[in-house]
Amino acid sequence: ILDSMRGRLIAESDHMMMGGIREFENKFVNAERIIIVACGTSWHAGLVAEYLIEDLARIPVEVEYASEFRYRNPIISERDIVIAISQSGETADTLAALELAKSKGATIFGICNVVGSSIARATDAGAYTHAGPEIGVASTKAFTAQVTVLSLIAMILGSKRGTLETTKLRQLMVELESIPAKVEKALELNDQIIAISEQYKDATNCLYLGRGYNFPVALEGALKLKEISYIHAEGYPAAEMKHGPIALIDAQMPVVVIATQDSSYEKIVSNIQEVKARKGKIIAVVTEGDTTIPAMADHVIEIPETSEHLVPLLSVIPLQLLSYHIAVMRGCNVDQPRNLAKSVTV
Ligand code: F1P
Repeated sequence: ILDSMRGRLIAESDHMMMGGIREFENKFVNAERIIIVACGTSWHAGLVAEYLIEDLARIPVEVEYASEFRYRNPIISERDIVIAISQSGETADTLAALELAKSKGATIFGICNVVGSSIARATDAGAYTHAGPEIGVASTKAFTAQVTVLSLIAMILGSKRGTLETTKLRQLMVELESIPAKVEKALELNDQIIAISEQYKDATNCLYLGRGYNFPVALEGALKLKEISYIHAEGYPAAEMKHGPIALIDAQMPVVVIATQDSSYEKIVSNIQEVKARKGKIIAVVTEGDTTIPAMADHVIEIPETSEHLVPLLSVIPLQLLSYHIAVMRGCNVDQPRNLAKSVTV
């Protein structure tokens, strides 16, 4: 299993300046710390990786906005591994952040979509996601591809470091193989999501809540809605809601809650109750077959069951569809949103 996983990463990385990971494998496995630098959607993929790598491989991970990291005199050593994630491979802040880390002796691993891009060329090793071309400005399938590569990395590291048991590794691999079929199934939610979009297309604000692996998905859902429909949206860890955003909730506020059946399930059920007590409208993304949350939510979107480690690959899909349909209904150009560029090169 491990060989096939490593084979995939090497196969994906052997073109155009991103050397295979083999020669850096020991450094990676023995890393004292992994720093992830990225912007926007790629930063959200990095946040998923923090949960994955810390849980499965027990290596401390820091996820940094490249635009802050590059200017704040960060502490970096040659024992650090820096992972730069970028769809375009041209984002100026991400490139500058990795160059800074490289100048301090860190080993740089890249995850890029565009072969031969500036970021890919500046790395020591890496993997191409080949999720393209992304026609629209807003990243969608790039996110899924980045999270898939990062899941494989976490599994390889966990297995090599002895922190991920073989049985668990095997279960995760089998589950990963089933993800494409489950993605197809999630896409069948389209008509249901069109109906929900119709009801919320005139919203002026929207809150997205998630816990654990679904917290970065909440951030990503909110970003997609902002980017393409121009509705103000905020993503929050669900438990942070009571530290501020709860003040915004009233009968006009749609609250998208990603509440799949995982280790945070009981907690998120109580977060939903808190929103309902303030008359907020709940759009819940749940695991197929759930009966508790559907009894409380205004709208329920069921996605196939999977391991919580892989759930972002599925739970992000209804949120992307929701943003897409709302944007189309509002007459927005979903491929070329105003003020946004595909590659932020300055
Ligand atoms: C980062 C990013 C995208 C976003 C938009 C602007 O790009 O913030 O996530 O959707 O396209 O750029 P990249 O470094 O992943 O290419």
